[in-house]
Amino acid sequence: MACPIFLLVLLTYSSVVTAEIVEHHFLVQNLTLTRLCQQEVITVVNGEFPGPTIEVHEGDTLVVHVFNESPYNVTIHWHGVFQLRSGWADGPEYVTQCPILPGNKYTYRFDITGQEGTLWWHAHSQWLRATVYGALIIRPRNGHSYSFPKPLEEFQILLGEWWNSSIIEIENQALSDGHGPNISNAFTINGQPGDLYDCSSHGTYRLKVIQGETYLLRIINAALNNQLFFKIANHTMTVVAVDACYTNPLVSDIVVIAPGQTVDVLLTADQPLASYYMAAHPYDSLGFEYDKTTTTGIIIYENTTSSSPLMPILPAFNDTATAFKFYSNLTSLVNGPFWAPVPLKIDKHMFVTEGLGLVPCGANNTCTAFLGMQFAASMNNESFELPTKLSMLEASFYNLTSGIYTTDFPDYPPLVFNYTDKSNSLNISLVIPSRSTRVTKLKFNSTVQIVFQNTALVGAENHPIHLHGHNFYVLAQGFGNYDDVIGPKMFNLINPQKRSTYGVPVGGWAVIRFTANNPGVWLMHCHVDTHLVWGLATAFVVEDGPTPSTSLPPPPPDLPICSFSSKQIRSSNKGGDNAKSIFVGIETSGIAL
Ligand SMILES: *[C@@H]1O[C@H](CO)[C@@H](O)[C@H](O)[C@H]1NC(C)=O
Ligand SMILES: *[C@@H]1O[C@H](CO)[C@@H](O)[C@H](O)[C@H]1NC(C)=O
Ligand SMILES: *[C@@H]1O[C@H](CO)[C@@H](O)[C@H](O)[C@H]1NC(C)=O
Ligand SMILES: *[C@@H]1O[C@H](CO)[C@@H](O)[C@H](O)[C@H]1NC(C)=O
Ligand SMILES: *[C@@H]1O[C@H](CO)[C@@H](O)[C@H](O)[C@H]1NC(C)=O
Ligand SMILES: *[C@@H]1O[C@H](CO)[C@@H](O)[C@H](O)[C@H]1NC(C)=O
Ligand SMILES: *[C@@H]1O[C@H](CO)[C@@H](O)[C@H](O)[C@H]1NC(C)=O
Ligand SMILES: *[C@@H]1O[C@H](CO)[C@@H](O)[C@H](O)[C@H]1NC(C)=O
Ligand SMILES: *[C@@H]1O[C@H](CO)[C@@H](O)[C@H](O)[C@H]1NC(C)=O
Ligand SMILES: *[C@@H]1O[C@H](CO)[C@@H](O)[C@H](O)[C@H]1NC(C)=O
Ligand SMILES: *[C@@H]1O[C@H](CO)[C@@H](O)[C@H](O)[C@H]1NC(C)=O
Ligand SMILES: *[C@@H]1O[C@H](CO)[C@@H](O)[C@H](O)[C@H]1NC(C)=O
Ligand SMILES: [Cu+2]
Repeated sequence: MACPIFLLVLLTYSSVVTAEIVEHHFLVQNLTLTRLCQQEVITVVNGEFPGPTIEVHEGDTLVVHVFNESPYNVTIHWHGVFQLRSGWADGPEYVTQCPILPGNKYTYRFDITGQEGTLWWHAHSQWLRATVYGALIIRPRNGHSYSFPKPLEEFQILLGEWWNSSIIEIENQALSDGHGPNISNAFTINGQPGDLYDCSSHGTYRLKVIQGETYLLRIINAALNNQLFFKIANHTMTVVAVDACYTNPLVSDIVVIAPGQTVDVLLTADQPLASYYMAAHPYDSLGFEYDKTTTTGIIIYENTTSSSPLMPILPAFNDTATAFKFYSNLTSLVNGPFWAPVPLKIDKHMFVTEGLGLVPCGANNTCTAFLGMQFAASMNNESFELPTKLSMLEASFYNLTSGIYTTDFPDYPPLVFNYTDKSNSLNISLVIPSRSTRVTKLKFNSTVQIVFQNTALVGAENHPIHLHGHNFYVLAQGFGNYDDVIGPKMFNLINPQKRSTYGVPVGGWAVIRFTANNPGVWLMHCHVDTHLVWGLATAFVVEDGPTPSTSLPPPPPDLPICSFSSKQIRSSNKGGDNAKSIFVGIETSGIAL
C-alpha cells in the first residue's frame, strides 16, 4: 500500500497564528480488492480505499499534486472548501477545468480560510467518486479551540456505496439504457460493508472506546445516490457541526445525511460495557428500486466481555417525517467562529423548480423507461449539459463564452403549474425539459435568495442541492407548493443552519440565501450523481469585484486543456486584461474552439 507523501513547510510564524503549506501527492490508480466475495478493480488514490485523509488547520495553504495513473479522465473536488479567488482549483470537470487525462497531472493549490470542521474530497468526473474520495479535516488554527468540549479522540465515519461491477460500466449502461442505474450491492463504513453481508465480517470497521469518555465522530456521506439514516445502538449523539459550520448542540438518536453532507457528532460512551453496532441504510423518498441493505460497524467498549453487538432499529426506508425533523431542526451557533448574520437586503430573487423529466431516446439507446423515453432532470425546465471544448471558468475568464454557455438561466420557472400534484407526473406537456448550458451572472458581493421547489414530475423525491464556492443559510423548508405569503413568515433570520448541501424535502420546498463573494464559475447541482448526469444542475458566474483582491487571478500554467485550440489560447496568455483582449481577437479571427 503506497503512503501519501506528506510535507509540512512553515510559512509564517507568530506567537498566536501559524499558517502552513500542507502538501500531498495523489496518485489516482487502479486497485484490485475483494468485497462481497469477489474481486473488483476500482479507481482509488494512493492505493487506499477510502483515500488518504487530509488534515489542515484553518488558515493553511493546501497543495495537492494529482497524478492520473488511471485509465479514466479525472478531476478532484474539495467539497465545501470556499476556494476564495482560487476557483481554478475547485475541480468539477468542464466547469472549472478540463479533466486530467490519463498519464497527466495537475496541482491543486488553495488557501483554507474562514471555515473549520469536516469536509471531504472526491472525484468530480463521471461517477468515479464512488471510490475516489477521502476526508478533509480542518482543525482550528493554533491557539484556537473547538466550539465544544475537547473529545478524547476523533474518528471519521465515511459512508459509501459499493457495486460489484465497474462504476464506469454501471454509468455507461445507465446512460445508454436511459433508465436508472443498477442499484448498488452494498453500503460501506470506511470502505467495509460489515457483518450483514456475505464474506465481509472479517473487515468490519471497529472503533474502540473507554467507558465514560467522549469522542468526535466526523460522519461523511460519500454514497453516490443515497441519503442515509445512521444510528448507534443504545446511544444518543450530539450534533455540533454540519458541512464545517458549527451548530447549536442537537441531541439525537439518529443522524440523517444526504450525499455530500457532513455531520460532526459527540458520542459519549455512557452505556454498560458491551459492543454496539453503528448502522446505516437508505432514506429513500422516491420508492422506485433501491438498495435495501444495511452497513454496520462496531463500537467496542474497553474490557467488555460480550461478543455479540447490539443492533439499533433503523427507521423505515420511506420515513420522511424522521428525515425532515432531523434536517430542519438544526440551527447555527451564532456566537461561534465564522458566523456572519443573515443578509437582510436581497439583490436577486430566484424561484427554481427541480426534479426529474424525460427526453426523447438517444440515437443508439434502448430506452425502456417511461413512455419510451429516457430519464432527464432539470432546474426551471433547463436540463444542464456540460460543455466539452473549454471549461466554463476559462470561457468566463477569457470572455470566450460563445458555444460554451449563455447567461440566460431563468430566474423563475417558464410555466406555473401545480408543481407537487402527482397527477401531473407523466403529463407530456410538462415533463420534457430543454437541454442547455444556461447560467446566472451575479455581481460581486450581491445577495441571492433562492426558493427551491421540488416537483412531482416522473417521481417526487428529496434532492440534496450542493452549491460550490459558498455556504448558504437555510431559512425555511416545508411540504407542498411554496406560498410566498406564508413562507417568509417561517424564515429563521436569527440562527439558521449554514450548509453547502441541503436536501430539499420530497414534494416540498426550501429557501436559501447566500452572498456571492467569490469571483468564478460555481456549479449548483443535485448531489445524487444519477441526477447530476441527467441535468439537475446550473451554475453561477460571479463577476470580479472592484479591486485585485476581489478578482480571480489568471489560471495556473498547468491547468489541463481540452483541445489544441484551448492550448493555443492559453499559450498566448500573459494574464490580465491585456490577455483577455488578445483572446477576443483570436475568437473574432475565427479560430474554432
Ligand atoms: C486498470 O483497470 C482497468 C479496468 O480493469 C484496465 O482496463 C486497465 O488496463 C488497468 N490499468 C492498469 C494500468 O493496470
Ligand atoms: C446491471 O444489472 C443487469 C441485470 O441484473 C445485469 O445484466 C448487468 O450486467 C448489470 N450491469 C453491470 C455493469 O454490472
Ligand atoms: C454481487 O453482490 C451480491 C451481493 O449483494 C452477490 O450476491 C453477488 O454474488 C455478487 N456478484 C455478482 C456477479 O452479482
Ligand atoms: C439497549 O437497549 C435495549 C432497549 O432499549 C435494552 O433492552 C438493553 O438492555 C440495552 N442494552 C445495553 C447493553 O444497555
Ligand atoms: C481494563 O482492564 C484493565 C485490566 O483489568 C485495567 O487496567 C483497565 O483500567 C481497564 N480499563 C477500563 C477503561 O476500565
Ligand atoms: C412506507 O412504505 C410502507 C411499505 O413499505 C407503506 O406501507 C407506507 O405507507 C409508506 N409510508 C409512506 C409515508 O409513504
Ligand atoms: C429541535 O426540535 C425540538 C422540538 O421538536 C426543540 O425543542 C429543540 O429546541 C430543537 N432543537 C434545535 C437545536 O433547534
Ligand atoms: C450509433 O451507432 C452507429 C453504429 O455503431 C454509429 O455509427 C453512430 O455514430 C452511433 N451514433 C451515436 C449518436 O452514438
Ligand atoms: C466580451 O465579449 C462581448 C461580446 O463579444 C463584448 O461585447 C464585451 O465587451 C466583452 N467584454 C470584455 C470585458 O472584453
Ligand atoms: C395541487 O395539488 C395538490 C395534490 O394533488 C392538491 O392537494 C392541491 O389542492 C393543489 N393545489 C392547487 C392550488 O390546486
Ligand atoms: C460586501 O457587501 C457588504 C454589505 O453590503 C459590505 O459591508 C462589504 O464591505 C462588501 N465587501 C466587499 C469586499 O466589497
Ligand atoms: C477525456 O477528456 C478529453 C478532453 O476533454 C475528451 O476529449 C474525452 O472525450 C474525455 N473522455 C471521456 C471518456 O470522457
Ligand atoms: Cu436529485
